[in-house]
Amino acid sequence: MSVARPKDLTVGLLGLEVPTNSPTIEWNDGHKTILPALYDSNNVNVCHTVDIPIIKYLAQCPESTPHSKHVLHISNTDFPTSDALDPISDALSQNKPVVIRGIGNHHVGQELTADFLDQYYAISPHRAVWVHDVKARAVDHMNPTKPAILKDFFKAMKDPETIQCVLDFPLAQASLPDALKNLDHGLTYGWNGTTYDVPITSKVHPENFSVKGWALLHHAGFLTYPHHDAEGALTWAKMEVGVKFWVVFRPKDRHDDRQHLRDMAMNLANMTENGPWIRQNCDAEVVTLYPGDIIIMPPAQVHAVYTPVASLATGGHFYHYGCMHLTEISRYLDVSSGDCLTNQILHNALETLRRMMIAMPRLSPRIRLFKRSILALCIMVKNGKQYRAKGGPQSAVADTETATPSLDIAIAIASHLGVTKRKPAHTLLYNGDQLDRGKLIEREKLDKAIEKFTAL
Ligand SMILES: O=C(O)CCC(=O)C(=O)O
Ligand SMILES: [Fe+2]
Repeated sequence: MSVARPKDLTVGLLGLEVPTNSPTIEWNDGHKTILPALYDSNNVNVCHTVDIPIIKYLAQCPESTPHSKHVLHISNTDFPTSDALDPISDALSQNKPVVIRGIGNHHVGQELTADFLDQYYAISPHRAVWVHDVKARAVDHMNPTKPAILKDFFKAMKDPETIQCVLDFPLAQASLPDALKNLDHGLTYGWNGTTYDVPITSKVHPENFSVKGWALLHHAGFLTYPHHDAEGALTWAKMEVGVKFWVVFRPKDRHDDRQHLRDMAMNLANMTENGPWIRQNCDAEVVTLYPGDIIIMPPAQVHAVYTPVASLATGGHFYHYGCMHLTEISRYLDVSSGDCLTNQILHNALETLRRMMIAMPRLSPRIRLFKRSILALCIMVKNGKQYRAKGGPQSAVADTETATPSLDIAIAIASHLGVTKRKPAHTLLYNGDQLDRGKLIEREKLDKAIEKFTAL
């Protein structure tokens, strides 16, 4: 659907949702937006030192277009079709975010109100939520949240003196659009495909399922700082109402240097101190998301998000066999510095990853597997405890009924892929291009090597 989209996104905000004298900025793709403005008692804008310089940096980054070599763009004319799953999987496994434009029915021109949320998303105006508050973040960036009732969050939306958002907003019924839902290999194969071989007997952390669907609710002018999402998951996000500038970063080079990838995540997480390093070592593209647009990010994708108008998005996390090498990198970052690199701590990965390993002997022949990706899955299963995110609880890596069967299969697969005592898996994995999925695995040979695990 082509809708005429105004480039001026400041209209209707000044004096109503944000201060009349809010500064504005022009983005590289021609959009004009407000910059956040919250004045303290000395009439100083508290967003002046951190938020505004970061937004200025983002605004001059190139727009991501269908010609991008680093982001796959698909339009609604190619969609919906289940054929799109293969190119999408292919792009994600090669570390490319995917943007799909114009999906499904969406609420064009809809005003965001508590009533609207109640009517269309079954979100009660009386729900209690943790609100991220920009003024609180400016005072103490380690403590940006406070509790609120949703109704009051909406009242504050019309208060030019507050900028807030709700990030961890459970919406378990939200899901990937129908044509994309089978991208979630953790559920489709890992959980669905293994209950015969390994019935679920232990208390599984509910996050294994609850992270599948959530919402993001924003006032105009909220900046989410650069970060990657937790626990090695892929993330999808769909714009429901409003607009977002979703900025994806990538290293210019040195893809074979794990320390460099870590430095990149660390330096981006503290962007205002590291401008020159970032300019020298990172490239970025800005994806502008309108209602009906979806972005899907591979694991470990560092991103920053600016929301210039009041907005609602839905989203979720999932795992994919083609992206396990990126899941491994992401979790390696979480182990060393998880508490400062992600905006959310999760504890669910290991159980899903073990089940994805247990599913492999019976895996659909349609699923293309790649050597570095599957080696990474083997390592994460074998060394489960080493991937506990910094600050995460012991229970996140506890041994359950999946520990032994997944380990047995991981050993058999690793050996099939050339792992020996003198050539351990990490030697194979930690060398070479860390973002490369590796060669296509010949499924028939692999299936033969793990056939013994298919007895009934
Ligand atoms: O919308 C935002 O402000 C942040 C969203 C985000 O980082 C995510 O969904 O991973
Ligand atoms: Fe994120």
